[in-house]
Amino acid sequence: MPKSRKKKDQDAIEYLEQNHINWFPGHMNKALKEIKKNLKMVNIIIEVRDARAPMASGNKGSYSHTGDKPYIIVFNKTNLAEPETVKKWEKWLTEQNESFIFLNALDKAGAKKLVDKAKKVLHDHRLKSNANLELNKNQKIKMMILGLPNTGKSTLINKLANRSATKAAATPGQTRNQIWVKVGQEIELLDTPGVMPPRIPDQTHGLWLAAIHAIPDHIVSPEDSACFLIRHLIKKQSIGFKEQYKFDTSPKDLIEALDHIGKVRGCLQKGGLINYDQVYNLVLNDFRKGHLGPTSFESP
Ligand SMILES: Nc1nc2c(ncn2[C@@H]2O[C@H](COP(=O)(O)OP(=O)(O)OP(=O)(O)O)[C@@H](O)[C@H]2O)c(=O)[nH]1
Ligand SMILES: [Mg+2]
Repeated sequence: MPKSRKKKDQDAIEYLEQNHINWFPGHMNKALKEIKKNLKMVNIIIEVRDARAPMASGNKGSYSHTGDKPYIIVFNKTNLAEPETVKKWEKWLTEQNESFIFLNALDKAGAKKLVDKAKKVLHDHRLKSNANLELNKNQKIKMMILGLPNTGKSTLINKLANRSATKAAATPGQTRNQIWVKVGQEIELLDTPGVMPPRIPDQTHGLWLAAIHAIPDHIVSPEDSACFLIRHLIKKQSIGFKEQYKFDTSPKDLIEALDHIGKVRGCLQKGGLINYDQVYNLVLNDFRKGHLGPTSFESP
């Protein structure tokens, strides 16, 4: 057994503690400064997170300077999360008095729900601050869209604008500069580069974020993220995982799963040996495309 696989068969988290996961390149620091500078130009903040990891994909700490601006948390990619876990989060967040919405930015109707929510939150905010409601009735909705990389900020903006106004793609760190996008006469959206927390305190969260691809594969290797993910799917007895790779019975451990996937999907090298690097990339790609069924990493 190769040394690295032996290591994976120990506790992956313990191993990663020594190789702390962090990703805060210069462009994120610059993005944070620009976010701060442009705050006065918007009247509502939208923080986009990933519904599969509602807390770990948050970054409220970095946005604390938003003060008392109306603030909505969008939990995106709900189509990739476990429906029953989403329900639990909805209940819990409601109890916390949080302004939030779960949606799927690839779905127009879902994206539009955000506009209604923003109107309501703005209205409530004006009521609370005793603002002149008549004067504010025709005020534009200027939203600043923030969040971790790859959570779907640009996709959500494009869906609302009904055009490809800002570049969206499946790799984290696509958006490098802020860009204003107009939606009709009433709404203006400010797309911002994805920003990670300067430090990820919990390494398990780092691995979740790597699996959902908020952190790129050159920071957490595909081997580390894939092995962690497979362990998670085995523990959850994921039906989607079993079906995708044609397991007759649930694999009992990581090694059995890796060998089986390698054989079934033809990830082989010379001499018929399994090419594990191919297996890691295959599983990560399948997961990120939603081919392994709905998966949640955390519950309230
Ligand atoms: N399944 C699914 N995929 C989504 C959803 N929203 C966005 N995506 C995909 O997620 C990937 C990242 O989307 P982007 O909109 O570029 O993400 P971003 O937050 O702007 O990323 P950065 O600019 O890197 O910060 C793209 O491949 C999108 O197609 C969603 O609700 N469901
Ligand atoms: Mg973007």
